[in-house]
Amino acid sequence: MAIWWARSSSRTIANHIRKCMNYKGGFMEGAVANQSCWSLLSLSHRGRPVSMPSSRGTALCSVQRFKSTVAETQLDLSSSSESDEEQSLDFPGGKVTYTPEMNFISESSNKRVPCFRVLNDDGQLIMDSDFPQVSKEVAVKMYSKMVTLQIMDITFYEAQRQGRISFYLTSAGEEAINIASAAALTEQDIILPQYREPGVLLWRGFTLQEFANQCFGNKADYGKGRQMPIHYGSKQHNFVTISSPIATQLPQAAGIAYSLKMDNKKACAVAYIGDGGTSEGDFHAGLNFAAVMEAPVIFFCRNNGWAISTHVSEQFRSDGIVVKGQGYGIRSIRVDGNDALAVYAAVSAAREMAIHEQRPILIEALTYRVGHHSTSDDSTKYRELDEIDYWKMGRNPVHRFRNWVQSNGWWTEQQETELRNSIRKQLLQAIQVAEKTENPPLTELFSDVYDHPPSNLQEQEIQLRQTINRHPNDYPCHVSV
Ligand SMILES: Cc1ncc(C[n+]2csc(CCOP(=O)(O)OP(=O)(O)O)c2C)c(N)n1
Ligand SMILES: [Mg+2]
Repeated sequence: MAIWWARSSSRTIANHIRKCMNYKGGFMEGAVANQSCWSLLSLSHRGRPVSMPSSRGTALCSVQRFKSTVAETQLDLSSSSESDEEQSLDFPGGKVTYTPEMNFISESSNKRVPCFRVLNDDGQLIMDSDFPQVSKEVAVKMYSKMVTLQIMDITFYEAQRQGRISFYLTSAGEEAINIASAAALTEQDIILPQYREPGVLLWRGFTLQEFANQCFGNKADYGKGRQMPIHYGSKQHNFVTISSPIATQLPQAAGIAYSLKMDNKKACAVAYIGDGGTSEGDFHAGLNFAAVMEAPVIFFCRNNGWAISTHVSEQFRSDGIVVKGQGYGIRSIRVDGNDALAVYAAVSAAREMAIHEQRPILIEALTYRVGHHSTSDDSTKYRELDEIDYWKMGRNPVHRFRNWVQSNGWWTEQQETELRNSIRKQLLQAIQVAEKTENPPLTELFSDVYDHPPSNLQEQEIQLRQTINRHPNDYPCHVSV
């Protein structure tokens, strides 16, 4: 879990609460700079004060929150005529017209929501495409990072097969989503990944050595070897540490985004999630919170067709994920996740709206998980090889982007060969160094959660040491006890 984030973020929120508390008769006077955008509403229940622990014990006070800019008006019938007005119900949240017709809203529309793209399958620009200019420098960096991600996946996957690391999970087929979404953001935007987005971290400058250290769980790993491989995190790069329980990052993203809003930051939170993750309760809690709190967060759903062996047709009956946004009052778009320019354009626009209009945005990117779910899976047991080949060859996001970059005269065959050779060498070197680096000492297994480990943890540590001493051959000799 992202301990560093939880600590610094809760401190920010606590500071805000403290700033706003003026301890006079329960309700607090706003003591923040932009007081006009605060209302005296509690976070837990409108208009009612909530109990907050304070240094003087539990005090009755109110927590202020930003006033909604749209909630009271969004359902109003702005264009309704006098007679319509008479036929409407003045309901909390806005007026609702009456109708004598008993119409059930259809479970689906006749047409599926179209998918925004800029490049065709051959990497040629589609006429009248709506996309921001991408400079040669950015385009070449994007392509180079996509290739780096590909080679990193191949190399670590091989290392797992050789028994050098315990687990791995590739992003094959989703390189454009990884790199193009990262390119459209700034370093100040806080990333809350699911797990198939290491390219975002790569884009931000996490080195191949840092990736290798985490996968090998050595002393240089920021998580001190306590997480499975691929659970990266970086405070420096505003990348919240990956946690295995799916979708937990979504309500956290709503909270982080709200914190950015309170701090008046020109940044947003970006939470990635898979199609399978949208079935978790946290997905719905996260979206609803973000909508109601008008939090600047982008929910980026990678719909790659599969959640391990569960096909999307068994996951939901809606037209994918994009339509779920409206149910929560969130602006949404469906984009071709294998088109780097379309992803870049959609995320750039989403970021702009999220920050300047202070609202959440939902993006559904259609793509395909070309690899197995992870090294613990064999996807040929539940899907056709033809299907995999179609996406791997016919709809490959890296080939497609390369065609566009090359058609601009920005990339040559020679650059391609040099880049691939150089990345391969760097990776082999990083793996060798990571493998030779000492593992974290055993004490680290029990550190960093509590200031003073509770008695049950202390007992566990003693028991573990005794067990290792009794069975030294069953434990790695290079871990210092
Ligand atoms: C709360 C929770 N339930 C189940 C799992 C087991 N699990 C790990 S990955 C996964 C599939 C997720 O699929 P999806 O969200 O589509 O992401 P993808 O792997 O396709 O990128 C499941 C069910 C988990 N880690 N956490
Ligand atoms: Mg999936």
